[in-house]
Amino acid sequence: MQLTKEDMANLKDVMENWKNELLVYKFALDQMNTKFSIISQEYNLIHGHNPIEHTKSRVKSFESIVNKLARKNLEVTTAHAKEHIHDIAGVRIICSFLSDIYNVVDILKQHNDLEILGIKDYIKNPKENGYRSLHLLIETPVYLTNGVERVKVEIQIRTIAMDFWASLEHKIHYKLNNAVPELLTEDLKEAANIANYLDEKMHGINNEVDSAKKEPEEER
Ligand code: 0O2
Repeated sequence: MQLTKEDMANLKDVMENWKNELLVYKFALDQMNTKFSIISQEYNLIHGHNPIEHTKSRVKSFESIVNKLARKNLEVTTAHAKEHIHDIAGVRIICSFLSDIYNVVDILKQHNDLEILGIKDYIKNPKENGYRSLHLLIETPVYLTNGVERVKVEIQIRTIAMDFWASLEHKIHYKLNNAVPELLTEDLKEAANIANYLDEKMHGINNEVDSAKKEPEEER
């Protein structure tokens, strides 16, 4: 289903009605951002380093939701969006090291308020184009004036190098309207391999630093 500009204009009314419906996703993100800030600060206090370099969060734009529903051949309704679009609320966690990614996942698994609905590990199983990241789909309760609503949030956890690659790849697809020439696709795959090499190298160096720190002074 391809949406025209006219379709989008007609959907503006629908959008007005959606504003309140989408507010709950912002509340879910507020909660998740607080959660990640607490994890960051406390982990730093205990372990002396911060597993989270920085975070970004966003509620998916109305236009992107409509386009994603169209790609899935679904009629534009809030019910369809809530059921079929899993990343209306999205958080991106950027870590320095590969091990930090799995540490963050382990921490989240212990948070009983969250239900983990699914994990996609594109680090162990990168996508064909070279995309690497770990995606967690979780559900979090949001307490409202008149009850509680369970809200889905997609959490993407990646290293700085993975994020650098994904941002550029996303920009290239946007700029070239998804018609990426074969040569660029190959270049991007090569860049993904280099980013992976950098991640593994930095992970190794960090492990060596940790071991050196643990050795007693006289053995150094
Ligand atoms: P945007 O603009 O970032 O919001 P699903 O959400 O499960 O119905 P899908 O594609 O199976 O659809 O989910 P998946 O694989 O978990 O990917 C969802 C999001 O991951 C994408 O959202 C992107 O943010 C990111 N992503 C996945 N694959 C790639 C990739 O090859 N390159 C880049 N740069 N990002 C990727 P959206 O809605 O597609 O885009």
